[in-house]
Amino acid sequence: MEKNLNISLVGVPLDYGQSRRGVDMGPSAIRYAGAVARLEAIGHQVTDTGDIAVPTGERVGQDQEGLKNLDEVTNACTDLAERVASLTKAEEFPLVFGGDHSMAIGTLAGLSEKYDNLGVIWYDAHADINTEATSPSGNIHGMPLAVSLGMGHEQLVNIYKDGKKIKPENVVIIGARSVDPGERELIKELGIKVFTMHEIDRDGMTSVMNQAIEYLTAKNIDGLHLSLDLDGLDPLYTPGVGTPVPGGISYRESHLAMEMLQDSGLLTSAEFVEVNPILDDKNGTADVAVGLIGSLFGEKLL
Ligand code: B3U
Ligand code: MN
Ligand code: MN
Repeated sequence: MEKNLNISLVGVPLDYGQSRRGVDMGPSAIRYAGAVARLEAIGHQVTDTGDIAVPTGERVGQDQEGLKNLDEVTNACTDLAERVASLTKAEEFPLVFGGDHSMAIGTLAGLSEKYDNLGVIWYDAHADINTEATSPSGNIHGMPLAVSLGMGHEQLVNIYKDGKKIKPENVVIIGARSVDPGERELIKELGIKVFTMHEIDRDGMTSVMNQAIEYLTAKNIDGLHLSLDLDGLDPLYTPGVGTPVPGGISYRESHLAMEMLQDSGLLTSAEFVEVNPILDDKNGTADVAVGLIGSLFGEKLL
């Protein structure tokens, strides 16, 4: 990755993909924690393109066919896809702040306009590969990977353009420790590469990231997207998330992972999601997000 990228920020104040209010304030919290200044200090050009319009106020969303707030999530993801597609067309580096993880359906749909063989790193406690048939909750933030792979409700699968947006062999999940039975089956069926906490504990983050980068490089990817859910980290460091899962990736391991991604030179877009200021402690989770953004975009300790 170059040192002077043209980075365009997009905020997605979306909380319809899950059941706890507050994650819609994530983009503001990450901005308030100093994201723009941090990136500019590294030498990047940053344009904040503002937030996608998401209806606010008391929740009006309707459940449909086992999916919560299907139309609201569809609308936000459609708008986000269009924004992301226009940014890549303008040779801008899209950096998206969430918002709940259902928004990744929109990010990946937009990226599919430019990239035919996109690599995806999914940094998360969860696999987010449920469909409405396997989901224990009906929350769409547990489904974006399945939807982007072409599985699930057709209204979601056909957002922005019809069908799947990414390939299963180009996806690497890192940090998984809460995987539902239906997700486990789909992961095996599709042969998706997963580094659970077991591999991180056993081999260390250096080895895991080297393996992930080698694996994706061998797929001849034409771009690399990082989808980072702050609940991938241990809730000790990022308590401000809707579904914390103990036993997660450490602060140091996460910085190392970001630095290794920077060193790979492969990254072409990123999103940081699930920051929920209502559940947070003094905006600490947004502070961690901004620290990780620093490492990802080339901040050096010395
Ligand atoms: N797998 C569960 C829980 C979950 C997924 N993503 C988050 N939580 N953040 C589900 O509801 O799909
Ligand atoms: Mn997630
Ligand atoms: Mn998660």
